Amino acid sequence: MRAKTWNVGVLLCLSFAALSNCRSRNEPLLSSRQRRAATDDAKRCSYTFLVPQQRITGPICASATGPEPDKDRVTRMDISDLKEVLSKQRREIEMLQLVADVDGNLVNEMKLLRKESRNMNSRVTQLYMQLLHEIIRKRDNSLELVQLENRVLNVTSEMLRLASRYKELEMRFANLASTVNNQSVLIAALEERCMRGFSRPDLPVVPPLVQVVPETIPANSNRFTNEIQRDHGNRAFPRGSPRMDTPPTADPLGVPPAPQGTLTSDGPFRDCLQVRQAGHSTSGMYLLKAEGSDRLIQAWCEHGLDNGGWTVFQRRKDGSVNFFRNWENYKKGFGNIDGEYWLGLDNIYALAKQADYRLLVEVEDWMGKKVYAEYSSFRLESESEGYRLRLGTYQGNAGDSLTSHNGKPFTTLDRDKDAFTGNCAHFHKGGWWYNACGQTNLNGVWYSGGVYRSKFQDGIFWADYGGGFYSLKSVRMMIRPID
Ligand SMILES: [Ca+2]
Repeated sequence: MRAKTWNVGVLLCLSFAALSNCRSRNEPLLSSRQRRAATDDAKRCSYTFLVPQQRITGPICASATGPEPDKDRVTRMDISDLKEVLSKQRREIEMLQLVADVDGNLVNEMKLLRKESRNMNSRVTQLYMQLLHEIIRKRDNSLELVQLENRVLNVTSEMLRLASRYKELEMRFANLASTVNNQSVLIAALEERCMRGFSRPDLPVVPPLVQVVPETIPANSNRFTNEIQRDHGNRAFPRGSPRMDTPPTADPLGVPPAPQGTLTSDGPFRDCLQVRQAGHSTSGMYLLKAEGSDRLIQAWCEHGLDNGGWTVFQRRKDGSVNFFRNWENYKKGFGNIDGEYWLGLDNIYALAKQADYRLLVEVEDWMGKKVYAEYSSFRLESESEGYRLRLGTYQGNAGDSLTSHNGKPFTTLDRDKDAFTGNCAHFHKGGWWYNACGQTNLNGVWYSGGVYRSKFQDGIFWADYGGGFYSLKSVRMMIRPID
């Protein structure tokens, strides 16, 4: 339809152009009909117009009197009609063009809309897929959560079952340990009776064993061991054989060589409380000198316990030092200040007589639990009195195992001052303020693991905490002036 319209338009334009040319050339003819016939030009200006649906209502030649009307002659009316038709058609064409333009724009818009719609569709599809994926994932997660919850429940019930089983085992172990303790006592009694039955006076008399069996033995003491403490050379020494090592405090001042950089340059102080009051708050080795004594003493000051100021005179912690020693060793002191050591009876005596001191005994079992026994006063008598122990009243949570040793002189293998017929230091393998022989010895053999098997109660024991056959992991004895 549009193509046809254009064809008609082009044809009309061409015709109009030709007509214009003709008119411009034939203008003189139209103004003077007399000269028209005489000129040859008139003959040349003869055209045929093909105009669709052209309505010719009247004759083209108006004059009937003039020369014979020429059928091919064009009148002004024709031209004006033609012009009118042309302009009308032009308007129509313009209208059609406008419509066509509008249609084109609409088509473009439609195309854009279709494209957009396709995009939207694909986006919606994509979102839908994402949503599906998310839903599936959430369902999986919730399933997983339920599974985890079930597992947690299972593990918890298993844990509870194990805990009750553990408690049961612990009780059984405590019973067994008590039985072992009692049997050891019984065996010792039977042995003694047996020896008496043979009536051989050359056999040594065994001291009575501690009968105290505490209600609760520290747990985790599930190893029976006869591991003997190590000495400096890492050599185990046969049980019962005395060791007479040269003490490390053999120099005239009684000061063993100190490790480099561990001792403050200040001092000497009268005791560790004075060290603390001088502003030293770090536990470690310090140089002391008791009043009225010209002997310098190295000692460990404990400042991390009960406001500090404690002078440690005995410490066991790893079995690195042999405590089965003679009188002279116990008098002067031995061991390593930053490890296991004995400060020396002379030094303890000199320090403790400066003022009123109290004693703190710290005891640690193999579970790492620490308990304490504190005595309201502490001092030693002089060497001529056998460094007799003088204690005040007990308080604490370790049980009072030391009061039975109160007022007793110190006994070593080579100086027997105990109340027993034999030598308690021989059976308990360390110097101590023995009675006959007593409820505690913190200078015995360091056994690892807790409960130990031995013919004698020769471990580091505190009868009210663990019994006579429970060797403690670590112990400390320390003094501080009474506030
Ligand atoms: Ca004796």
